[in-house]
Amino acid sequence: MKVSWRTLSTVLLEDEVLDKAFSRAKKAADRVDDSDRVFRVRKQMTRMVQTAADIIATEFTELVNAWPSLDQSPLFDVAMIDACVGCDDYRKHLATLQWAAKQVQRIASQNTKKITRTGRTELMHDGRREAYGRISSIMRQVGPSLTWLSETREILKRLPKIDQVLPCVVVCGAPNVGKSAFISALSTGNMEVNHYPFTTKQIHVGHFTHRRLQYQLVDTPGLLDRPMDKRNDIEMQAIAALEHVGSLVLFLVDESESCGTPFEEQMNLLAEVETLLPETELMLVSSKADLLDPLPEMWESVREAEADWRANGSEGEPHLPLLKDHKGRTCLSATEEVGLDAMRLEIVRQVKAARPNDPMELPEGWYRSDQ
Ligand SMILES: Nc1nc2c(ncn2[C@@H]2O[C@H](COP(=O)(O)OP(=O)(O)OP(=O)(O)O)[C@@H](O)[C@H]2O)c(=O)[nH]1
Ligand SMILES: [Mg+2]
Repeated sequence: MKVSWRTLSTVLLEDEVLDKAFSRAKKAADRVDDSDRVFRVRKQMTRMVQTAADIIATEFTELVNAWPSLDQSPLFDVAMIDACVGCDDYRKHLATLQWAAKQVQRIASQNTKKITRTGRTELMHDGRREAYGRISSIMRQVGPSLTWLSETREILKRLPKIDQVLPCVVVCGAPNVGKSAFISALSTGNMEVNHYPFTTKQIHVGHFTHRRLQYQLVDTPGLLDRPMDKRNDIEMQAIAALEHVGSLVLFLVDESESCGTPFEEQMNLLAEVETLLPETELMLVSSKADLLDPLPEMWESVREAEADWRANGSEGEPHLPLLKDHKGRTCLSATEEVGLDAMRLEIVRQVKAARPNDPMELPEGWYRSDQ
């Protein structure tokens, strides 16, 4: 099941649901035509009660069905929901709406009985009025759930969209090391910009395609960029959730320290990230290679090899030389675009190695019919 949090419809609040239900009910009553006064009132009152209940029950049932069931959601989504809004609350508020849908239908059936059993029109009006009162009281009880779901929708809508089936590279490192610039430089097409609810920073989700397989690159600002002892539970859960999506973790370090975090502190952070995501392959990459003085020895040769590869249509999977700094660390420059193509190919290789039985992988020479 593939759910997009972005396509969930607006959640109507308590008053809005009531307005909708009662105004539709009124219209339904207006359409009643019967020359016999008693018959006419009886039909009008039963229609009002039944229409109001139907509108509310449908509204709630459709909402409950449209919202993903946690049991069937990918682990990453569940972890994010838990981190952002709480799984228990999520279940509780949806269950409240389910309960309310049943209650209003029960009220409708009880009060339409009252209305049809009497021959006195004032008692029919009473039966309708009583039903409206009871429905309004149910609505008051679900009011907080509707508000909660409406706010939750806003939060979940802004979460980064990650396709569970496709490889995903989690990019982390201290603030300002160049994560967003790296993702942007490596991506083709538009980059999505999202937010995790617990950071004001922008999260970039980029993509590139290699041999028909799309690779996702996800930013983690505010998550894996400072010591973990300063984290709250929610952030820790969000970090744990990354283990479910990442095929590979790229840890960026800024040796120039122009990011503002001393190199040693960046390395301490790296050690922490390694213990937090023990299952995921990790690659250390040094950013902003253009700021190194002197430039890496291979700077020119890598730049030329990459230019040649691009000039030849970026075909195949050659071992373009990775740019190395003076300490032998893999490095690149996002702004000068040196070491990027080599890095892209290295990512492809590492992801392949990490996913030995890749379901998206087809034998050599085969093509997917959907592309
Ligand atoms: N010289 C140089 N500057 C770079 C490079 N990559 C990024 N920068 C600069 O470093 C600064 C931070 O880059 P960002 O990409 O925003 O870093 P970030 O890691 O996403 O930062 P946060 O999201 O705030 O954690 C910006 O001023 C970039 O222009 C690079 O390859 N070379
Ligand atoms: Mg950033």
